[in-house]
Amino acid sequence: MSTHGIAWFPQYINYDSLRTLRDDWHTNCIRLAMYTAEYGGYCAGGDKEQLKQLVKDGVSYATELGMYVIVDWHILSDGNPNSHKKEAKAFFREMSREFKGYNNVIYEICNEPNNGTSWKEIKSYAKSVISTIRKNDKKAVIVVGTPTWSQDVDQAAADPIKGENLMYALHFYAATHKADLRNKMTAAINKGLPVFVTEYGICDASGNGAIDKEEANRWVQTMDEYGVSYIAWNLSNKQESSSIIKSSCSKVSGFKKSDLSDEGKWLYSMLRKKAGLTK
Ligand code: IDC
Repeated sequence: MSTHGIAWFPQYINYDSLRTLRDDWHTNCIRLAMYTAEYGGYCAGGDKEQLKQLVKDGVSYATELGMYVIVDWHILSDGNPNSHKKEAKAFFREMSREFKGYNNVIYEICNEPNNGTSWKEIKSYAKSVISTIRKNDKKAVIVVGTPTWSQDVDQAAADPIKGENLMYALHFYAATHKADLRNKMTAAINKGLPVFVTEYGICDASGNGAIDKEEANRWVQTMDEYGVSYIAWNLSNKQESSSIIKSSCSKVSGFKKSDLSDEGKWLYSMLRKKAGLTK
């Protein structure tokens, strides 16, 4: 499960929320989405100390609960990760120092490059940030975003980065992205690329609009077949289809079925079914 922007929905970063996700939803990973350029983001006037503290808190709850946790440098409107490379390196230097020796922390170093950013430019950014992290942590899994909002895994497969424990992000929104993108994913995997779906929704790419459960089920089936891990967007009660909690519900844990949005209900029953539970 991915959080929404932690600057906007910090209330979900607490022990009980994560315990609910683990015990009721059978989730084993939480992604902490820290926007960089959006309002209140890390490189947009956000309170850096407060944001880092939220990340540290999230990691510590996840660790206590035996869950994986993804530290997500959530670029979006900043398009090219090189535009905040210096801040990214300083951030990941500090985080990897803090979490060295943890075996459940995963670094996602650039959510979704876009606006024409080439794989070459992403690679150059990635090499630099990876070497920063590797000074503190030789083994942590590092996920690299791919061109066109983390869809062009074909480009990464054609020219992967040298190094161990590196993965590549593919993101989809089921009402927008269908067989074409799925085929791109399976082709890249068949070529040997380790792909991680670090973000997906079952509505359209805006994070809103109608959900497409049939297409979502096709994605799940393919991801399971190929052993791909997947993280749903988003844990919040914002009034949009991709939020799993209804906007009328302000609880942050112990949700009832009636507290969930349509995406939330789909996700809840999909995950529980996978865990072998019928309800
Ligand atoms: C969306 C949020 C929305 C917010 C917007 C801009 O759902 O509330 O206003 O970002 O900050 C992505 C991005 C993710 C988007 C999501 C839906 O990684 O940040 O969240 N999306 O548009 N990629 C494809 C879709």
